[in-house]
Amino acid sequence: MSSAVLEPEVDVKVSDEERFLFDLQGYVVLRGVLAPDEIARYLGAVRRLEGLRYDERERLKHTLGGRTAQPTLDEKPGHKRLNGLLRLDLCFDELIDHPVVFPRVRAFMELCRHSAEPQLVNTWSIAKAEGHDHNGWHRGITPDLYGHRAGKLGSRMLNTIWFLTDNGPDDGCVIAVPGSHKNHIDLNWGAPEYRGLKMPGSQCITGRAGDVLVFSEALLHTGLKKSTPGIRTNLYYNYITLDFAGHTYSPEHNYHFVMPPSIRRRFTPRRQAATRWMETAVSIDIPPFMQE
Ligand SMILES: O=C(O)CCC(=O)C(=O)O
Repeated sequence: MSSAVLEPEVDVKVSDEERFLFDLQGYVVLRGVLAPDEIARYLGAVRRLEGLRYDERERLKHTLGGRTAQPTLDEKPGHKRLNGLLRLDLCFDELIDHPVVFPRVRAFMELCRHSAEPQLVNTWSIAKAEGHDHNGWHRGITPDLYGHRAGKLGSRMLNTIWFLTDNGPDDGCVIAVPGSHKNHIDLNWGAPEYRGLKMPGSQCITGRAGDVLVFSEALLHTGLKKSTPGIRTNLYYNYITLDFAGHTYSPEHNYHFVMPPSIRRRFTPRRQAATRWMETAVSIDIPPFMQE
C-alpha cells in the first residue's frame, strides 16, 4: 500500500436519528445519493459488460476447497449478475469511498476493531427482468457479529445497494425483516410457507434510482419477485472490518473478491486503504480482455 497521507475527507456527521434507525431496523436508505448523469454512466457500463462474452473456461475448471468458481457474468433466465466490478470498468472505483456512503459504513462499524478502515470485499450487479422469482432468505453474518455499546454501533459486515433503477414493491425490490440483525431465534427460512413476504415481520425496502440502501449483513433479507416490465438494476458493494477479512473463507468467490496489485495501483490512497486486506490474499492478475 502507498504510504501517502490520505486526502482529508469531507466532514460528514452521521446524525443520531440515522444511527438510532440503523440500530433499530438494521438498515437505512439514503435518498438521492446519485445524480442522473452518474446513474446513466453506471447503467451504461453494466449493460455494456452484460453484453460481452467472457472466456473463462480455464479458470472455471478449477475447484477450490471443493467449491466451483463463480463466473464473471452469471446468467439465468430473467437474471444477470456481474461479479467483481472493479476488474471490469474503471467507473466503479469511485463508489468504493463515496463521500455520502463511506462515512455511514464507518459509523455503523464504529464499535469494531479497526473501524476507521472499512474494507471492501465484494462488488457485483444484479439485473432482474419481469417474471424473475424470489431468491431465498439469507444473511451474510450471524447476529452475534452485530453489537452496540455506549452509543457505538458495530456490524462486522455491511452491504450497500445502489439503486440504478427504481426499486418499487413490484420491481423485485429487496425485502428484509427489520430488527432481525439482533434476532436469535431461527425459522426454517427455506420453507415454502416463508417465501417472500410470507416471512413473519418482512417488509419491502423501496426507493428511487439514485438511492442507496446500507444494511448490516446480519439482517435477514432477500429479493422479491419482479412483476413489472423493464429491468431492475442495482450495484452491490460489500464491506467488512479489517480484522474480519482474514477470517473470510470463500474460495469460489476469491477471483472476484481479491483485486491484484495491477488493479489496486490505479486507486487513490483512500481506495487503496479500503482494500488493504487484499495485500494478504492470493490474487489473480488482470484478465486478458482488460489488458491494453
Ligand atoms: O437485489 C436483490 O434482488 C437481492 C439481493 C440480495 O439478497 C443479495 O445480494 O444478497
